Amino acid sequence: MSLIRKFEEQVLELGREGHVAGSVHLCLGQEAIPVGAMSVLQPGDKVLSTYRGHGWALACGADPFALMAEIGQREGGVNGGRAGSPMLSAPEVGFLGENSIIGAGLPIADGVAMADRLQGGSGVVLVSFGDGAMNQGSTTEAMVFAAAKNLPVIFVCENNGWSEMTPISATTRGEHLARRGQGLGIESRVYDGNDPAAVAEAVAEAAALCRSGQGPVLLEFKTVRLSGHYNKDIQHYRPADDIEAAQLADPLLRLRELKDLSEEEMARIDVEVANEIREIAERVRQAPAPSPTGVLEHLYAPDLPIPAPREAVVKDIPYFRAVNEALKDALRRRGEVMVYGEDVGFAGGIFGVTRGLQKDFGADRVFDTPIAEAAILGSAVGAAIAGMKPVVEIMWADFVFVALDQIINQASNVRYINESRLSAPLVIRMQQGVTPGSCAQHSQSIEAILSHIPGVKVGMPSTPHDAYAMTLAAIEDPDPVIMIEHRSMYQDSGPVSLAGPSEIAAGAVERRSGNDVAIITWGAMAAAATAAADALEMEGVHAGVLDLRWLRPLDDEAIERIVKRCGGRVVIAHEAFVTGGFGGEVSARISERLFETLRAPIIRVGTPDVRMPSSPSLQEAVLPGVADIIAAVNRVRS
Ligand SMILES: Cc1ncc(C[n+]2csc(CCOP(=O)(O)OP(=O)(O)O)c2C)c(N)n1
Repeated sequence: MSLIRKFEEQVLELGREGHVAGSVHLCLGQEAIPVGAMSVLQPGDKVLSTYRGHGWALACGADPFALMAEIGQREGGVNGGRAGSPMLSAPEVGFLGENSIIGAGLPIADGVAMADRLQGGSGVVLVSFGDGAMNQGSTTEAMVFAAAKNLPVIFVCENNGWSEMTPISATTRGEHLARRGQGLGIESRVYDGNDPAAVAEAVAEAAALCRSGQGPVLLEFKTVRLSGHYNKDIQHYRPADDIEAAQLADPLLRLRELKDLSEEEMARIDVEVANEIREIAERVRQAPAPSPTGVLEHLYAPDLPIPAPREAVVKDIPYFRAVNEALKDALRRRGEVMVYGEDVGFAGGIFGVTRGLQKDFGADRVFDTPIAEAAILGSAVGAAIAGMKPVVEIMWADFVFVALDQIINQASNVRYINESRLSAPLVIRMQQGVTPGSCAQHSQSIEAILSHIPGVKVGMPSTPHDAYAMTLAAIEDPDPVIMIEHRSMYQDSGPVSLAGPSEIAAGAVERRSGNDVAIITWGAMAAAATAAADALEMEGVHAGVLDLRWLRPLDDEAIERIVKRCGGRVVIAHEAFVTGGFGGEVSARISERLFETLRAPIIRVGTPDVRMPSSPSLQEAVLPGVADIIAAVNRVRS
């Protein structure tokens, strides 16, 4: 505890001296919680913490210099200066990291625990968070999910009474936050978090419950914040008597009583630790900034080799069955593949994509979840970090917005922040787009939003064969991949070569090889584009059609080839709204790289800015189609 105290005080000092860019959030006053907990957890157990988590990293056994260097954003930092104070991690000692998105670590902890059980382990996963985080949706979702699956997760609420500058009492009813756990059917207990012995006893009991299959457990530790919310916080909002009360409850004073240490003995320990920490701080002051040479590295793993061709049965099957065949193939070949989501298990999905999988592969690997998208995605991030290959379904693309954090702030960051020591190779499947009668909340094309995120890959299969081959490529890929299917194509049949993995998650395909005009497209519009090209062919116009298939990574070479071959006449067609659609990105890249080749302005065909109406006749009035593509081709040729 003294080590954490001196460490944090030294960090404060480094900040004052200007050795730390930005803010740091110290755990002064909360030292007893990580120390008590880690005194009873076992090797192999895992910890995820709140962003106020330096103490957890130290208690897990991370190297204090590497931690302090990270906080000071120096070379030698535990994350190479990529994480800083609020996202640092030390996976080699079981510390899977802090999280600076409040409440986001809890669903991830679920996934780590789920992976452990599926791998036959008996570990527990402890995740800490503040009192304010109790009010996050992801917190409740994670508890519901963990309860549904009896996961060995110890949820540790460090209740210091403050959420940034607001007392928890001002926003939240009830004396004990842990009561909420009882409502969710979770064993929930309240303890004095300033007493390391009480913490140790509580965590030991919770761990025993978890190991015996009675998890999860929620522990609320009442504690104090001895400093401001962050290092430069002058606490103008905090009553003096609250600060005094916190000082009187200082867990280090309690430790002294507990251990029956004299003032001299305590002072001796303090001096020893302070000297050690001072030396570390001096090394941090002298450490250079990290070299920018590798700043773009570790975003993705290097490309996999292209799988060797295999003999295959070719079958005419619908698109939805092609995805099903891919999942079946992956579940059969790889024990770490798991498939889950809402209605995905017993019923086989609302569109039948996962039909039969639970029967064939069991309810441990193919299962239904609570309606809790943050828990579905977050648990998949955690399970992927822990060595599983989760393939999760978001029933409708429009629903992913309630849980985007787990993609944008979590999955995307794992490899980069950990310099490839950890990765999160999950696959997220969803379906999107307009079908007759679909309303404005069940019809959006969201690929541009997801393709904006470095660290994830985005695929959009437009044929049954691609639905099969690209889904398998996504599952084989070592990074997070989002597969966006199109509901309107689910019943479309076509030949599928059931060859197992045959390609990597990259690469566009030319569907028509004309050289008068390039139509660049993807997803559901690929069929409209080829139909337009066929109609134009009858009029003697040879349009080339490039189906991008993967928006991230984007096949720039294929784009360049077709634009040059078609003499710089380009139409880009997608179902998504034109404004901010991915067509804007493709168009900008062509302008930047191939400006001299262009003979006419690039034309984008897409849905105009409108909310999608439900009536099929109104939908038809705004949706782009074959006629719009033909009109655009004629414009660029004129
Ligand atoms: C999702 C999200 N919302 C808001 C914030 C801004 N924020 C950072 S810390 C914090 C307070 C968190 O309070 P609590 O959970 O009690 O943790 P403590 O600060 O007490 O450790 C807030 C609101 C954030 N980082 N993430």
